This record gives sequence, C-alpha cells and structure tokens, in this order.
Amino acid sequence: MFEQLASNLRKALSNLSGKGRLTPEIIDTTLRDIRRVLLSADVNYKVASALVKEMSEAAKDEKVLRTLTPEQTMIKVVRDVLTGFLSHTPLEPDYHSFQKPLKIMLVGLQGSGKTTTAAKIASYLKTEKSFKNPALVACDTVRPAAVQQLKTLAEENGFAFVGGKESPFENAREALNSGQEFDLLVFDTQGRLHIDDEMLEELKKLYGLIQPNLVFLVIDSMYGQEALNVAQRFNEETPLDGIILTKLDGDAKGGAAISAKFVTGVPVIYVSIGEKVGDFDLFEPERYVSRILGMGDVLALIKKAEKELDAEKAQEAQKKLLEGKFDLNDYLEQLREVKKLGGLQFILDQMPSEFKKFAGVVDDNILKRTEAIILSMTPEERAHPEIINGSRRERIAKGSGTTLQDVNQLLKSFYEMKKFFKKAKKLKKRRFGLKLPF
Ligand SMILES: Nc1nc2c(ncn2[C@@H]2O[C@H](COP(=O)(O)OP(=O)(O)OP(=O)(O)O)[C@@H](O)[C@H]2O)c(=O)[nH]1
Ligand SMILES: [Mg+2]
Repeated sequence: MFEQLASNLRKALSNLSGKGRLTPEIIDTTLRDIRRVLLSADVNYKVASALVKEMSEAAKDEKVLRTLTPEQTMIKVVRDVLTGFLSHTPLEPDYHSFQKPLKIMLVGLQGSGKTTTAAKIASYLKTEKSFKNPALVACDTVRPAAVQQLKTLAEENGFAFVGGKESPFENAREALNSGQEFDLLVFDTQGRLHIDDEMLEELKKLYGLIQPNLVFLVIDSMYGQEALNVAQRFNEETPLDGIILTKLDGDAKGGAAISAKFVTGVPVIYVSIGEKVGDFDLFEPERYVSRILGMGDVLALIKKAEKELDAEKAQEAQKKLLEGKFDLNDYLEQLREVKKLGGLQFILDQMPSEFKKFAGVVDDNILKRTEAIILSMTPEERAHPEIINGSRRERIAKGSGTTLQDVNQLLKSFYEMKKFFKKAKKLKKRRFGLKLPF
C-alpha cells in the first residue's frame, strides 16, 4: 500500500541519519523534501503546505525527547502531525444508536466500488457489530448486470436480497416495508462516469424516500485527489457521513487518503484493500501512518522515549507534591497526563485504598470542567490559588462557563489533595514502594 509514498518519505528522513543536532536549517531542508514527496503522492497542495508548516513548528519545539536522534525525532514529528491531521472521533459511527433496521446508503461514481462495498460493509457489521440479518437492496436497476452482481454477492455471503423490481424506488420501498426482521439495510445505488444532474436528482429522491441513517461516499483511491472533487456535489444532495476509500491494494499514490478530510470535510472511515468481501477495514490513522512510515523499530523506540518522559514528568510532579509546592498549573498538567494514561478511574483502581476517597474528586467527567476552570484563571492565580477571593471566583466561573459552586469545589478538592499529600510524605516512608498517582 502506497509503496512509493512510503519509500520516498523514508528516503527524505534518512538524509538526517548521522546528523548530530537538529538545526533549523536541517529541519527546513528535510521538510522541503517531505513537501515534495507529499506533492508527488498527489496530496492536495494546501494540505501539503499545512502539514509541512505544522511539522516545522513541532520540530523546532521538539527538545524534550533527549534520547532520540535527529532522524528519530523527525520521524516522530512526521508521525504525530500526520496522525493528528487524519484523526477524527469517533473512529466509526455508533451503529447501535440508530433504530433498527439501520439504513446505510452508498453513493459514488461508476466503478468506484459501491456494489462490492455493499457486501463488504454488511459482512463487517455482521462480524464486528453483531448485526444478524442484513439485506442488500438494489437501487441500481438500469443495468441488469448490476442487479445480478449484488444478488450474487448476497447469495454468496448469506445476506437477504431485495431487488426484484425494475425501479430503484420500488425496491427501496419494498425493503423498507418488508415485514421481515432485517436489522440492516444496505442500499446500493447507481454510479455514473461523471456526476450529472439526472443522477443527482435520482439520488436526492432516493435519499428522501430511504431517509438513511448513514450515507457513505465510495471513492476509488486510484484516482488520487481528483476523485475527491465530486464529494461536494454528493454532499449537497445526500449529506455524507463518511468516505470509504477503495482499491488501496493497488498502486494508489496516497494523496486521496491524506487529503480526503481536508478537501471534503468528511473523514475516511473505512478502506477497501482487495476484491474479496473480507478485504475491508476500519481506517485507523495511527496504524495507517505507521504503515506508511514503515519503521516499526523506530516507532517502538519513540514510544519508549515518550513513556520515559512521562515517567520523568510524573516523578517531578510527585516531588513537588511531597514538598508542598504543587500549584494549579501542576494540577492541570497532571490531569492531562492522567487523561493520556487511560483516565483517572483506571489509575485509581490500581491504587491502595487510602486513595479511593478521591474517587469523586477525580471523576473523569469532571476533568473537562476542571480544565476549563483552571484555564480561565490568570497565571498568577494558578501559581497562588490562595489569592482567589470571592469576586475572582465569580469571574472565573463566568469565564469557564461553570458555576461558582464548581469553582469552589475545585479549589476545595485541590487544597484537600495538597494537604493529603503532605501527610502522604510520612505515609510513603512507612509504606515502601507506594506509587502515587501524580
Ligand atoms: N483490487 C480491488 N478491486 C476492487 C476493490 N473494490 C472494488 N474493486 C473492483 O472494482 C470493480 C468495480 O467495483 P463495483 O463494486 O462493481 O463498483 P461500483 O461502484 O458498484 O460500479 P458501478 O455499479 O458500475 O457504478 C470490481 O471489479 C471490483 O471487484 C478494492 O478494494 N480492490
Ligand atoms: Mg455497482
């Protein structure tokens, strides 16, 4: 997958090997190469520029991971920026939040892979999301071969098939009104070589009739970023929920995958990587970027360095805590670290029982609010919370969109925690090996 892009990126980064230090000049030269590589992979030029700019800032800021070489540091920067750029949450829709039957409509140009994708997504939802009784519905009835293709796919995979009528509307209606217990309906639609008014008109009508829960645009990645230009038109008639990129097993350059979200405003949710029904996968930016960078060893090393840094930071904070020098800035930083580590509840669960009393204080749901409150304070207030009087508290509550009570509660918890950790200093001496959460 994306062999050319991967090998060119690696080449650009390997120019750094043997360099002792990352100077701004070296960063600029490397990023110029990377920009060229991205453009030659058919990445939209605005996207390439935005990525390189972000990488440049990140690289110049990247002084913390002392254990990494310049080459490894740049790999980390490229990985972080690309991953961040492609990320979206949630990774895929919460399928069970919709009423049954779930209705999915597939749209896209001719030959993009809609019909095969109909079977692929039904199979995916059956195995991964425990849908039990999917039906494939033929709304592309112009060519008899198209109906037969979907029917065969349904039979081969044990799905129901609705497509006996000549009109796509009648087939759609039959599926919607079927007394059968389908929990998933996948509507395959007609594709044209070019997007035209007649096609859009039919899709719009079908959309109105089906009222799908989700519409996926199927895009052939071999067409590069060119293929993305149609998204806007489709989006106007049939509001899109996500993109399915097909034919990633071919020698697609990668541009469509990287540019898709930026150009269309809709994220890539799934990729198709072959003709078989099982050749279908969730698009996970982190995994995808690792694969492009293809440097398993280095990426593992980066992860280790990051962990060491986390451990170093945690130790520093712990020291401050025990010395009673812990302020709201540290508190905020720790909350963020903890969020990264999998949430407070997870950490609390591993703690000795003395810490359980903080369960309320450290509720993960409160984390966001706490962050907002602390960010609404001035630097002086964060460093010296004792100066926060009644009127300042009110201003902070207003600024953070919370209530005075929330602010009071946070400060109270903070003081309690600080007091507790002063005591914990003695406790730590007694209980050798006690690990503090902060
Ligand atoms: N190698 C490869 N081939 C694919 C993939 N997805 C689809 N194809 C092939 O691409 C061709 C077109 O796929 P279809 O599913 O028929 O495309 P479509 O969008 O329904 O086409 P129309 O109905 O003509 O608009 C078929 O030969 C598929 O087997 C993929 O991920 N990899
Ligand atoms: Mg088709």
